[in-house]
Amino acid sequence: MSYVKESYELAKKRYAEYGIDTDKVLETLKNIPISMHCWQGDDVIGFENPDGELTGGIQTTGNYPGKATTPEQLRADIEKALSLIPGKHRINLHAIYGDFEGNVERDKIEPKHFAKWVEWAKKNNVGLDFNPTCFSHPMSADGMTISHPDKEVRDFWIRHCKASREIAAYFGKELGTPAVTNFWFPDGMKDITVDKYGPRKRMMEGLDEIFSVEYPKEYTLDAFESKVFGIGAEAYTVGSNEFCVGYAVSRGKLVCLDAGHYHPTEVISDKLSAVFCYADEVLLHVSRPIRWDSDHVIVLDDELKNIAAELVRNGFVNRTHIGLDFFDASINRIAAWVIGMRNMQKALLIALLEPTADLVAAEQKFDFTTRLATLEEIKTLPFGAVWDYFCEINNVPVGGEWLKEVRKYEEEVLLKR
Ligand code: RNT
Ligand code: ZN
Repeated sequence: MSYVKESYELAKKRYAEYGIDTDKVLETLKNIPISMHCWQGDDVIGFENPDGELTGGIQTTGNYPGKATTPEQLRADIEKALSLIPGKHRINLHAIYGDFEGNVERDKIEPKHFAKWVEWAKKNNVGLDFNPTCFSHPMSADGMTISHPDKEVRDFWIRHCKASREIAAYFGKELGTPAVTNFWFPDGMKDITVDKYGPRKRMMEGLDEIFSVEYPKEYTLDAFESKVFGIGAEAYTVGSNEFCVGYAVSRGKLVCLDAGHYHPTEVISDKLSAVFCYADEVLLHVSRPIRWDSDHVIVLDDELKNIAAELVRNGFVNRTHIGLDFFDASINRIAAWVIGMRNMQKALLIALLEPTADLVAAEQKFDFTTRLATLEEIKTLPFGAVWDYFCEINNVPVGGEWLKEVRKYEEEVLLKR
């Protein structure tokens, strides 16, 4: 489309008035990887057990046809999605997504079960991240895993987490980029909990046991994800915000902030500048909660723009591992990925196009009039023209054209499954 370039040239002049070099911005944006979560592709079921049921207080709703039920299908779907997203990215795997070929217990998973993913990642030039799966399993049926009062249960999950770190380290070693291993435990209680300290102490001890094995930072990094409540664990969550931030900071690990894991008026964009005072690196689970931790596909809303703005304004981009976490089973799952990934990039682009230094200068002079006037004026600058050009030069469809590709794939592949 010839007018994409033309529109870009005009937009470029407009941004230059604010001292922004759009060519440089596009180069920066191209090099910000986003970790795309594999679990949007199959409603968080995995390949351990074809009749697997999602538990742990999280839920997918919807029954859109064509979900991936084998690792081959999932990899093909991910490839399709990646072909419609500009830039070079990462894939975030959960432990239930191995090529198991038979029954493999969670505490017996090994790097060999993920060798095909590594081979695939090399071929597709993507990094891999990882997560132990501490839910959807008979050993998590009581709603407790490594905080369970029974040592046998705790030890099982400790073994699973250790095995998961070994797999993550294998990813990092093979692919030359550290795999972030994210630890999220659904542990909690439905109703008024009398002993809240005991489970937290047990979780802390379990984690220390897991981390008694050390891996080089070039291979794997560990992150902790807190939560305020889950379905069936409304009253008490062992891995609360204070627990996880405290654990991560005291052990030199990463803090994971999931956009859906706080009280309804709390936003993670406001937390970044606080957490970065104490943590070296952060993992994000960018998600969209509607009334609860509903994990809707992320849209280009104010909070998404605010998250990106905080990362860019404060120079946090290089210390942040941006991952997505949503699972909508009511729409085409590949479209869900593409919409979410492209939106994350659009939000970053808007942030990169901001004349931050001028805004900060006004703010430091307490000139709030200039600050507000500028913030409002830049909202209507032609960022869309810059985005379209970014897609074009990175050889992915411009505008809504990508949906045609998804529809074609749906007809030829998904609906035949
Ligand atoms: C659950 C957490 C967690 C999961 C994934 C599947 O509330 O957000 O990150 O969504 O591990
Ligand atoms: Zn999450």
